[in-house]
Amino acid sequence: MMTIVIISSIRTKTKILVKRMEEIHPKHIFRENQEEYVDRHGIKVVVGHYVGNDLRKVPNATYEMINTNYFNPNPKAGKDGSPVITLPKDMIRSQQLYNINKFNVLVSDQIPLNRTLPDMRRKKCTHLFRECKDCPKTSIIIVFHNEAWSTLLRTVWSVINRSPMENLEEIILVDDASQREYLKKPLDDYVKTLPVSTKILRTNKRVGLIQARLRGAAIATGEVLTFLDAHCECTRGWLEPLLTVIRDDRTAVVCPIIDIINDQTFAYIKSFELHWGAFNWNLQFRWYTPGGSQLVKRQIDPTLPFNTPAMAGGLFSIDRKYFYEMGSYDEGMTIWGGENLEMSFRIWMCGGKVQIAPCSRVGHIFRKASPYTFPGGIKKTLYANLARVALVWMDEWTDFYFRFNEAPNAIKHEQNISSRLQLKKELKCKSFEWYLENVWPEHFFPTRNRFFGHIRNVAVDWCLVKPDTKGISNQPVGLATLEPCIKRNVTLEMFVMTKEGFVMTDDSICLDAPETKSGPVAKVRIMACNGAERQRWSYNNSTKELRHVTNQKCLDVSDSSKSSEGLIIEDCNGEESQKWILEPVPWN
Ligand code: LR7
Ligand code: MN
Repeated sequence: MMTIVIISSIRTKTKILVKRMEEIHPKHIFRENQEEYVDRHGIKVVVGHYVGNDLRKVPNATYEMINTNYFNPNPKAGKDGSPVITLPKDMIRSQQLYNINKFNVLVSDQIPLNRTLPDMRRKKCTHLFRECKDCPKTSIIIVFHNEAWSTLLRTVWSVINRSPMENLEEIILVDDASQREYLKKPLDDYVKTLPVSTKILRTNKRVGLIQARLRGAAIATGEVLTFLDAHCECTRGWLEPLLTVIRDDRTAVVCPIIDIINDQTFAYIKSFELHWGAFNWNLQFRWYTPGGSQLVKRQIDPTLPFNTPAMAGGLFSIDRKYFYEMGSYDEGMTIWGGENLEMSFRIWMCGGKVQIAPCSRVGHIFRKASPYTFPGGIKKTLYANLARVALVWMDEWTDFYFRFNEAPNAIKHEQNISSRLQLKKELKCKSFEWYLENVWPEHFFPTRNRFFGHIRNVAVDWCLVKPDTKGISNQPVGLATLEPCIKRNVTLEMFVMTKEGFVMTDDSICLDAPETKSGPVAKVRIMACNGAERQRWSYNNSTKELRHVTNQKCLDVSDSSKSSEGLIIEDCNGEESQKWILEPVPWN
């Protein structure tokens, strides 16, 4: 049986909850007033007094509840965003604690709440945003469920320390039914001491981040709403560029560049600037490199806000009235996921824009897994949310999504989306086709005027497949290879061929060959689409050749192409190994 031990420390008289998997000998840690009961979840709870002076020394305990008493910062730890190395003696403990939040809370607890961070901006940004003249005031809304004390309050302090006071209306914390004791009265008491008006709202049952944000927004009084996750750190000058964009255009929804706070060391790491946000065939949010013309524009002035097809979801500012005019959030969405795409589609298609202001930089702890439960399961939460996105916003692409995503497909009929469709009509929103063509022209979704289906080789009768190895930005990359054509794992062998000659597939990867004309065997790879000439091909319907445009060589099967050796380009010779059948597959 799992035991939760509540210990009240003699020294501070504050309560600490310790959750453990195995029994601890009460005599190790308790002195008097020990009391035991089984709570409503069937968990045995022991309450007593802690006699040691460092909770971290409780033998074998994995504990969930760490309060201000435990939070024990070292003034130098994590200074200027530097990494904190876990000492060998703390290794086991830090691993035990990792699962509670899916980050190294032991490290976080050593770092002061007001640690310094490097100024991440370009020089020009510093000059551009010395002040924010006539900028609106913003409410900061932070929702959380069982967040660690130190990460939550470091988020809050980074806002207080690095925002111009004249632009800060208030901070609103929305506690989404956290169970941890320190997030109740201790947090209430703590925020009263903060130098900025800070309100705490509590949902009485778990409603999820979308509805929690709506509750926060409902009491906000700032002209602008700025949302943050509960484990962020804002850097110097983060707010001014966001507010400037909205001051100049109230229909813009604007995000900072999201830097990385390492989940193990809490090092502040600059993220790649030349990315924008979009999504793959499974409606998973992804960062991709935008196409050529976009890149050129950005390189000319890297301080200018730029458009992005989608936002990550957690960190953005929006004019408060505009937020409501545009239908705030879909209240039918629960717990986690999908709301970022829903908002991105809606804002773009109904007349607004989604942008990233590159002079604004905020760090976020990226986790490899989610630390909390999804009540009702992932089907009733994430997949239902995504089904709603597809049903309301994707028009002719709705069926495409459901065809390749079984779990959301199975529950799509349970969704009542009539009020969202009504909203779409009232706002006179444009189509998903318009969105793909105008906001994200480099997209890799099938369309009416591009090929979508299998690419089958005549000689070996196998199909081109997506590589199963991943590159740095988690995109599949590798040699172009063939596999027996199966229709089962279907997206694995689905390709799009555009009018411009790009042979692309899910996650923005393209068929790519070197431009050199001579030399030994030129291998063909599948890698991130970049709009370059070396990724252009032309298909001849009568000869069935797939020619590489720059050197006019033909896509061919190498002798060992069924092995990992992959495909090559060769002088065109009319042989069967250079003949390809483009087999269309219906997608809607
Ligand atoms: O039931 C819940 N109730 C909550 O209050 C579940 C979560 N939450 C809180 C949670 O404590 C946190 O403060 O909601 C916030 C976001 O949850 P995370 O941190 O688990 O989300 P994430 O960072 O993994 O995921 C991203 O996608 C989410 C989809 O719903 C949200 O939009 C998150 O805000 C978003 N985070 C970011 O955009 C940060 C950058 C990540 C990237 C890329
Ligand atoms: Mn997050």
